[in-house]
Amino acid sequence: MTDATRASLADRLLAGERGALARMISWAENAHAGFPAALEAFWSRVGRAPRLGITGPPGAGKSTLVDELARAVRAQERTVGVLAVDPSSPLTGGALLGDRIRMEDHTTDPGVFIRSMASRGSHGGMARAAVDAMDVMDAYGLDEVFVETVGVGQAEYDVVAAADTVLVVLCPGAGDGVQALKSGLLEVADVIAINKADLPGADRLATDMEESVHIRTAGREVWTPPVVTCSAGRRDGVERVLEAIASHRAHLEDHLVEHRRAKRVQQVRQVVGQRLDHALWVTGACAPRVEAHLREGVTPYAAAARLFEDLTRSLGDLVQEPSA
Ligand SMILES: Nc1nc2c(ncn2[C@@H]2O[C@H](COP(=O)(O)OP(=O)(O)OP(=O)(O)O)[C@@H](O)[C@H]2O)c(=O)[nH]1
Ligand SMILES: [Mg+2]
Repeated sequence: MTDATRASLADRLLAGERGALARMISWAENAHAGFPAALEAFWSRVGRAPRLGITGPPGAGKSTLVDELARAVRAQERTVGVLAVDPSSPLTGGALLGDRIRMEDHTTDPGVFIRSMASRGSHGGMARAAVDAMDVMDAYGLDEVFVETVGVGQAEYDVVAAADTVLVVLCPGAGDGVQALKSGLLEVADVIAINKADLPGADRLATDMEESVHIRTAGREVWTPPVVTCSAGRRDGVERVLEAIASHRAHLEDHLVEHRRAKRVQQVRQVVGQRLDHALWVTGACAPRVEAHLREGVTPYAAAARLFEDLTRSLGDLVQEPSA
């Protein structure tokens, strides 16, 4: 593909062409070689849409709530892009993407753009692909960007952590709060929604979560995630979730730029990590050297230490030995 064609896809995206939006997201998803140049072309239009990450255990009601939040955005005549990231692999036989997003009502509404992404299909990292896709939706001009993932692993956290505000959705039952604590969901939460408040145990779970949040944040100058209850399935209490999101956005207001820059540092870190991994290992540059060390009978740690020493020598001041 020529540079001219690349530029034109970015132009078409900026002109508001929906086909170009879908295609550019595919570029992001597949780590297309033309993506970095395209991003360059539309970078000045990135940064306008507030980004909301939604995560939580399987079946908590994330998609149902996303559907309701999208409805609320549309009621204000604002447009919204929804990215549903699915971690299911062919091995676990997870549900099909289409089954996981319940936005049937919105399919004919041009003000809602829905896209699913399978993590197994993304070359070189789910978080990278998702962040790139959010940048695309933002540049296209969608007023709000949502990204939903099942909170089951680090890769999914990396996806939502790139959003401005992270909404963690929990529901009573299935080991509820303890599970959330164990899986580190609270670490990433800016707002906690206890969904299925129509079911028994929701209030207790809300109290437990409030206590956990309090323990985490007491005496520290940090944001205290509000805990709100709702029944998205019954369209009940969704306004409380919206208010809590709005309060976090208001809190960010003054330092949104710094907040986002810190998240971009993480993005750069991931890109550098991948490039280093590629340069050191995929190209086969390091393996023979390490094999030679191992042949001498040294431990893997000693072999790693030698390699690290070589690397730090060539990287100079940038690299600091991790303190023992
Ligand atoms: N009782 C009750 N059920 C709800 C509520 N909200 C959603 N559900 C149901 O919970 C189930 C899971 O809802 P989803 O919105 O698909 O949950 P999810 O968290 O997106 O699920 P995954 O994407 O598969 O992890 C569905 O059967 C919903 O109808 C609610 O407020 N109360
Ligand atoms: Mg879902």
